[in-house]
Amino acid sequence: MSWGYAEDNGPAKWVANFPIADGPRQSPIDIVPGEASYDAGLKPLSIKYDPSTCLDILNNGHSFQVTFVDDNDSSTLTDGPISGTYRLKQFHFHWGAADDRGSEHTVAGTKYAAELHLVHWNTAYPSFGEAASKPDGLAVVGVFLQVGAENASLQRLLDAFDSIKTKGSQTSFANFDPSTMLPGCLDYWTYDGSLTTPPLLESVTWIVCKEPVSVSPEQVGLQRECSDRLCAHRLE
Ligand code: B30
Ligand code: ZN
Repeated sequence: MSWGYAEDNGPAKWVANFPIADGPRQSPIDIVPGEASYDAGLKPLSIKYDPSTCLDILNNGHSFQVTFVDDNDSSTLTDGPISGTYRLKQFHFHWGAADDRGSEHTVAGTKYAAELHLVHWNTAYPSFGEAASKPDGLAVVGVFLQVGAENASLQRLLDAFDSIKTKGSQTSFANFDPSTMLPGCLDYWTYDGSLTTPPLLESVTWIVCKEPVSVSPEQVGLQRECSDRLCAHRLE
């Protein structure tokens, strides 16, 4: 049986096939702002995304994912807590069965309706695959989505759902600028963690934006409907 989010194959069962699930730097975590220490040495994030590197959108069976050309430095993340250059590989979302849950990280116990993950790999390594197992191999920028006003930059994504109804299906998704999905303020919390799904590798520098972005009830509902039909990627 493959991993998922149901009772019999959900997070509590992952350790059977992925012993690292009990490791020292597993994600996600509850971020307690009062317990975070302020580091004056941390730089602001530098994000440079080129919309022409956006390639396609695919249903990978547990989420939908937008993939980017990553054979050059057109779309990169630098500075912030990382050193060197990290290239954008893909972004995807996690959402829940209702508006009051869905994010993977929580803030002092508060769950958001969804969470966007922008996944980057360290070009000190030859490829995403090689970087994914190194302690400084990946950097994921997390953005919380809270239910409120409609989010214009998400609409094109949601419109593409109709074309990726079955697991493994994909369609081209050109000229999308993921920086339009970021909050106005890029202040962040950071910690050393892991992939939040199997293989749960402890290779991620997490950069979680403090400021959430909004998503309308209809928009998050559509995302949920997609997961019900096709992917079953829900956090209870
Ligand atoms: S996350 O940002 O920590 N949620 C992967 C990347 C980012 C995160 C979690 C996992 C990852 O690369 N997983 C292995 C590759 N996957 C494809 C994928 O990108 O999503 C292969 C697979 O399982 O079949 Cu899922
Ligand atoms: Zn993720």
